[in-house]
Amino acid sequence: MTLSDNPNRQCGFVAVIGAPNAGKSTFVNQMVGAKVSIVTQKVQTTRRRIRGVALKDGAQIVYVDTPGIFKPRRKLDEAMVSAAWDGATNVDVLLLVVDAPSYYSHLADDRPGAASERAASNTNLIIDGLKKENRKAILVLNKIDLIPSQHLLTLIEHFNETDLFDETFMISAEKGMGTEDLEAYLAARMPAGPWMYPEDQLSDISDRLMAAEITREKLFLRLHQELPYSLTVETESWKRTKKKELRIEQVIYIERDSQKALVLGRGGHTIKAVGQTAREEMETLFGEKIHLFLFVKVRANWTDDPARFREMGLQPE
Ligand SMILES: Nc1nc2c(ncn2[C@@H]2O[C@H](COP(=O)(O)OP(=O)(O)O)[C@@H](O)[C@H]2O)c(=O)[nH]1
Ligand SMILES: [Mg+2]
Repeated sequence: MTLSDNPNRQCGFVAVIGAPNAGKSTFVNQMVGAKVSIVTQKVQTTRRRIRGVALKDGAQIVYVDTPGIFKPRRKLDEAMVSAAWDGATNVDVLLLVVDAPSYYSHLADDRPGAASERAASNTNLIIDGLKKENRKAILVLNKIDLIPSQHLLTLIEHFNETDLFDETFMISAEKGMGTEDLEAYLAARMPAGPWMYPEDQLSDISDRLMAAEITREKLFLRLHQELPYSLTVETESWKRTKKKELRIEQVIYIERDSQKALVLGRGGHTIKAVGQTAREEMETLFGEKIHLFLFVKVRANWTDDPARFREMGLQPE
């Protein structure tokens, strides 16, 4: 009998869906105990499905982080949203993560901000989608570090009326509050069966892709309001130098020449800072010295070109 045939083992999938910015990726990283999915304060940071693997009480829990679900406007939006819904199929548990403070301000505030309104309407869009498919889910009210508990009660009452949720958990994914109870609950719900991934594997994305995601995160964090929506990063070369050190070349794709100045920054300041922080994070992640080279190239109209989505992992399997 091999290790993975151990009859006491359990393994299953937990899909994590929600509006953009609800904290899905933060949650998955918290559960895995390592950063497998990039996180920023911007909506639409996660563009593809990413699996994060965690072990709890003999159960291997495979979390499926998904792009946010929202009302799509462009083809890239549509591809991301359908990747999110695809991620929610064939799983053992479906978690709906809700940004509790912003949903509360939509419910109760006289003048909720535009971002809260958008987040709440996207959450409602998902609830309608689940109802249509007759699916049950677990409600995860997130960011409870930012909301008084009596507001949480209002939210729970509101969501209970949907009749959609088997269970409700209140957590702060960022602070790790309430996550242990949820983890224990999920572990208990995983079906008996062999583990799908080796014990030390934390995610299903390759090092090359992870390296590209790290650089994209640093760009997202750096380019505030002026961030080109279409910006993408690809790892084009991954080689060893003569001294056996890792040399990574990446291309930052933008859609218009005019965006180049933005990404480079004055005197190349922005791209230099991005390169440095990205390199440092890669060195920690991969545990070795890295030489990182970033290039900026224009690739026109790719956000409307479905052929490109495959490269981003956005093609249905
Ligand atoms: N205060 C607080 N912020 C959070 C929490 N969880 C996520 N965030 C923040 O919310 C933003 C969106 O998080 P992210 O995980 O990228 O959301 P996603 O789009 O649903 O994957 C980031 O700025 C996070 O730092 C939380 O529990 N508390
Ligand atoms: Mg995300």
